[in-house]
Amino acid sequence: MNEATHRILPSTCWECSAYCGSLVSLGADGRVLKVAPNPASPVSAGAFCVKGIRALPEATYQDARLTHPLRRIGPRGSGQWERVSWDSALDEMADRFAETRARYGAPSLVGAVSGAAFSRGAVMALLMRSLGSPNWMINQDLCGGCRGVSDKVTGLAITGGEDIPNAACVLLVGRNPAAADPPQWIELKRAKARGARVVVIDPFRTQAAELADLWLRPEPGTDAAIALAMIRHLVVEGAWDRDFVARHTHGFAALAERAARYTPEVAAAITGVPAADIRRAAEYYAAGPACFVSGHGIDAASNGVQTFRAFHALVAISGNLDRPGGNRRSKRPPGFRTWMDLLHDPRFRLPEAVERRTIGADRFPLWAGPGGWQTACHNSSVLEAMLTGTPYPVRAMVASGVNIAVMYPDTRRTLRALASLDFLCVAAQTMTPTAAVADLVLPKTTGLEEEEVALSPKGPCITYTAAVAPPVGEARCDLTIAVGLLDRMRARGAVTAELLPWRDKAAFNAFLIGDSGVSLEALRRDGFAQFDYTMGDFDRQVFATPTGKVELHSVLLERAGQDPLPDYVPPLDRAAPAPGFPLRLQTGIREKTYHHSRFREQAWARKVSPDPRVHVHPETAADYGIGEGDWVRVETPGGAGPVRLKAAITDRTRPGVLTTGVGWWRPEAPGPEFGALDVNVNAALSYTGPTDPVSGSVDTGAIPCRVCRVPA
Ligand SMILES: Nc1nc2c(c(=O)[nH]1)N[C@H]1C(S)=C(S)[C@@H](COP(=O)(O)OP(=O)(O)OC[C@H]3O[C@@H](n4cnc5c(=O)[nH]c(N)nc54)[C@H](O)[C@@H]3O)O[C@H]1N2
Ligand SMILES: Nc1nc2c(c(=O)[nH]1)N[C@H]1C(S)=C(S)[C@@H](COP(=O)(O)OP(=O)(O)OC[C@H]3O[C@@H](n4cnc5c(=O)[nH]c(N)nc54)[C@H](O)[C@@H]3O)O[C@H]1N2
Ligand code: SF4
Ligand SMILES: [Mo]
Repeated sequence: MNEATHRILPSTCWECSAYCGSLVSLGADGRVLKVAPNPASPVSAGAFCVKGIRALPEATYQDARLTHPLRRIGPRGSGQWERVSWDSALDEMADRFAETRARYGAPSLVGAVSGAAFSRGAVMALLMRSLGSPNWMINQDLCGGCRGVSDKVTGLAITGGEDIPNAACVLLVGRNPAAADPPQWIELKRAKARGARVVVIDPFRTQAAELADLWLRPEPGTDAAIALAMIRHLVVEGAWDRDFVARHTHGFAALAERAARYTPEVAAAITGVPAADIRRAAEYYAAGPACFVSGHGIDAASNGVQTFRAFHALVAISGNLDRPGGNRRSKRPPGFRTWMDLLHDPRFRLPEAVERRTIGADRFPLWAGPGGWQTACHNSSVLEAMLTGTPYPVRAMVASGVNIAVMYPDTRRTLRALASLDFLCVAAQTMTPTAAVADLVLPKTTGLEEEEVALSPKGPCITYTAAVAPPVGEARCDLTIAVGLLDRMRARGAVTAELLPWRDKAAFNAFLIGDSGVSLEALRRDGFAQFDYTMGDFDRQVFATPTGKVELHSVLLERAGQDPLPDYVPPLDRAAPAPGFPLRLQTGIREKTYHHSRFREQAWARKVSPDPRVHVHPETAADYGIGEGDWVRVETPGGAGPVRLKAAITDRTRPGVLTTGVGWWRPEAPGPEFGALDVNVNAALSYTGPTDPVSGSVDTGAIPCRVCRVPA
C-alpha cells in the first residue's frame, strides 16, 4: 500500500469476542489502508491477530463482496439473481412477511443471528418481537451456552472476567488461546514468565499444554469428574473459603456430600488422568489466587451445563470469585445497558403468554423463552418446526451474519429446513451456502463500516468500534435493515408493538450508554472508556438467583426437575456407545487464519490452510492404514452423511480420537452448497442427538465415529 495515510482512528476489532483495540489508517478517499493493534487498549494491550489486520480489510474490499440487494429469479439455489433496489427488496420482504404473518400467525416468522458478541442479536430479537414473534435464533447452544446457563443458575456472572495478570495459578480448561484468543495467550505467557502456575486440562496437546506446569489429558467429555475431585480436595483439606461460603452460598453441605464420591482415584478411573496429577492440580488451585479460564472444549456438549456447574462451584467455594487473580464478576457503569440487559428489559418484551410460545421453551425453559438465559429459541427445534409444522408452522426467516448452512450440525437437515420455507432472506457479506438458497440476499456492512458500543468484561471497559469507512456499495447494517422492514410492516398493519424505537445505530448506542456518564467523545477519541470497578462488593451487586446467593444447589434447576447439584454425566461416546463406530470425533479446534466459516475466499488464508485437516494419532493412523495428507471419510452414527477431511498424523491428539476444525466450505466449488456437503464436518453430525437437558446443546465433541481412507 503506497497511498499516504490521511488519518488514524482508534477502534475495536469485532471479528471475534476478544475485542482487541485497533488503530485504523485511512487514505484521503476514506478507504481503510491499514488496521493495526492499539497498545493503549486495556482489553488487548497491543495484542492482535491476522484476522483483524488482514482478513477484515480484505473481507471489506474483496471482489466477492455483495454490494447491492439480490432477488432470486431462477429456482432456489440456482444462482440466478437480479439486482434490485433497497426499496423494492424491503417491499418484497414486507409483503412476504406480512402474508406469512396473516396466514400462519406472527410466531411463524423467525430471525437468526450468530454470536453474542454483536448487537445484531438484540436488534434481531427486538425486530421479531415488534412483529409479534418471540422466535429468534442465536448459535449459543453451539458456542458458550452451557457456560452461560451455568453462570446464570449459579449466579456467578463471571464469563469473560478472568484476572490472569494477577493470578498465582491459571486453570485452563478446554481452551486454546494461542489460536482462539491472542490477548489471552499473551496474558498466559506473561503469567507463566512471572512464575504463576499454569494447569491445562485438554485431551489435545495445545501450545498452552506445552507451556503448562501441569497438563491433565482427560478422555473427552469427562472433565466434571476432575472438577468434583478438586472440590472434594478443598473440602477434605479445609481449604475452602469459610467466610464467603457461609455468607454468600447456598447448598455447600449438599455439594460437599456429592463431591465426596469423587476421590482422585475415582476421577482417575473416569478420566484416565493419574490420581496424583488430579491431586496436584487441586493443590495448585487451592493455593490461589487462582483464575479459571474455560473454553469451547467443555461447552457445546450434552453434559456441558453439569461440567460448567462443577467448575463454577469450585470457583465459588475457593474464594476466587471477584478477587484479584481470580474471576471478576461482570459489572457495568451504573446506567449503562448491555445487549443482554436489553433482551431482558420488561419495556422491550412481549407478554409472557406470547414468550412462552418461543420454540423450545417447553423443553428447555432455562434456555428458551421468558425464563431463558437469552430468551432465544432452541435452534434445532426451530428447524424441526420448519420441517414438520410442530409445535406450529415456521414459514419465513431472516438470517443475518450467520452461516447456518455450514455452522449448524447436520447440514442436510438444515438445508432441507431452509428449502421448506415460504420465504428466506439472508443478509451477508458474501454469497455463503446459506445466502445461496435464499429468495432475497441483502448486502451487510462489515466491522469497518458500522459503529458498535460494547461492554468488555476484560479491561473491564466499554469498547468502541468506529464506522471508520463508508459502506462499500449499498451495504447496510442490521439496525437500518430492521427499521426499513418495520416501517413497511407498520404500513401493512403488521406490527404488534413498537419495541425497536431507534432509527439508527447512533441512537441505539446512545441508549445503551444511557446516563452512565460514559462519554461518546472519549469513546471516539480513545476507542474505549474504562470505568470504576470494585472487587468483592457482594452486598452491593447481589447474586441474581432465587436465594440471592451463589447457588451450589440450584433452586431453578430443582424447580425445572433437573439435578440441582453438579455431577459427572458420561459423555456421548460412553452414554451411547455405537457398534461399528470405535473412534471419537472432536470438532471445532480453531485455526488462526479463519473465523468459523469466514475468509474461505481469501487467497492468503487458503495458502496457509488449504484444506480441512483431521488430526490422527500415529497408532490410529497405522490401524487404519492412513498416511499423512491422505483424504479420509469420517462418519458418525447419528449423522446424515460423511465428510471428507485431510489427515494430519500427530501425537498431539489421543489415540482413537480424531480432532478437526469446523467451518469448511469452498467458495470456488459448485453452488449452492459450495462444498458444504463435502468438506464441512457438520455434514457428518447430528443436531437432534442427545441434548443437554438444560441448554439443549448437542455434542460437538466426544462423538462416536469411524474413519476410512478415500481416493484424493
Ligand atoms: N482464529 C479463531 N479464533 C476464534 C474463533 C475462530 O473461529 N477462529 N472462534 C471464536 C469463537 S466464537 C469461540 S467460541 C472460541 C472458541 O475457542 P476455545 O474456547 O479455545 O475453543 P476450541 O478451540 O473449540 O477448543 C479449545 C480446546 O478444547 C479442547 N477440548 C475438546 N474437547 C475437550 C474436552 O472434552 N475437555 C477438555 N478439557 N478440553 C477439550 C480442544 O482440544 C481444544 O484445544 O474461539 C474464538 N476465537
Ligand atoms: N461442529 C461444530 N459446529 C460449530 C462449532 C464447533 O466447534 N463445532 N462452533 C460453534 C461456534 S462456537 C460458533 S460461535 C458458531 C459460529 O457460527 P456463525 O456465526 O454462523 O459462523 P461465521 O462463519 O462466523 O458466520 C458468520 C457470518 O456472518 C458474516 N459476518 C461476519 N462479520 C459480520 C458482521 O460484522 N456483521 C454481520 N452481520 N455479519 C458478519 C460472515 O460473513 C459469515 O457469513 O458455530 C458453531 N458451530
Ligand atoms: S483476536 Fe483477532 S479477530 Fe479477535 S478481536 Fe483481536 S484482532 Fe480481531
Ligand atoms: Mo463461538
